[in-house]
Amino acid sequence: MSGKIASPALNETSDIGEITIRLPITPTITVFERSPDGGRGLARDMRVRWAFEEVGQPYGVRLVSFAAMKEPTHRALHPFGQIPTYEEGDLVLFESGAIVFHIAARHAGLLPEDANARARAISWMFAALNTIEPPILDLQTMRFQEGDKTWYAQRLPLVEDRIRHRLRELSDRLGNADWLDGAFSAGDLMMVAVLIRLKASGLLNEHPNLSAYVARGAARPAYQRAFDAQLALFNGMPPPAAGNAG
Ligand code: GTB
Repeated sequence: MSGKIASPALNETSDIGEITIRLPITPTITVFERSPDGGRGLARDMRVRWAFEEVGQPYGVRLVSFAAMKEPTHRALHPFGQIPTYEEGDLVLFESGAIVFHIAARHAGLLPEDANARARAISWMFAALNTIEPPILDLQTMRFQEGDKTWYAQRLPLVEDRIRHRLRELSDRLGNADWLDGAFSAGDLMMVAVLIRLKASGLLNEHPNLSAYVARGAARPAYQRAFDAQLALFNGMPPPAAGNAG
């Protein structure tokens, strides 16, 4: 948002008459009015909140119901009628990956300065979203929507094995390192946000280094602030004073 203000001082001394100043914009994201995850931080606004907290950018939230998400007003922001969305002045974004990338690209702290390291961190973001998340999503979709199907019990081990396959590969690559490629980056943020959805399945426990990796990410103060803010919302409480959520 930019604002125009009259400047008497300038009016007196020049023809300019007015100056344009940039007012700080607080981005606003949309989140579930009442998250079906019961405040466990599993919905995709959590990764966006976490990114905001990592870079110290205050943000606001707007709550949307499932019905409102499918209305034209929300679809103008998100063509698929989902959360999260991101609004900042004239800019509207959807897709949590694009939003986290936008935040990481505009603030210091989530992407390395070095061009090659930066490109590798972005590769890890894509890996989290395009290689690791799809089979995890498949498992969750099965659990939520296909539990009553006759083929459920037969298909479940296939879906779990696809996840196991990727976890093995990721575990091999991570080895004993704290983070995927040097310092913590948006790649780790996205990977942890994706893997954490597996917690209840027990699959992560098959790889102690991955369990520790996820725990390390979730122990970051920025993650904790983001988690507390979404939990407070779920519980109908005001966001914690120290958090950025508005
Ligand atoms: N690719 C998009 C992105 O990354 O932003 C996917 C967005 C998406 O799936 N949004 C979900 C949504 O709006 C919320 S996060 N769903 C409503 C709809 O499609 O009508 C997915 C989610 C939902 C619930 C849980 N849970 O209960 O544990 C976890 C994750």
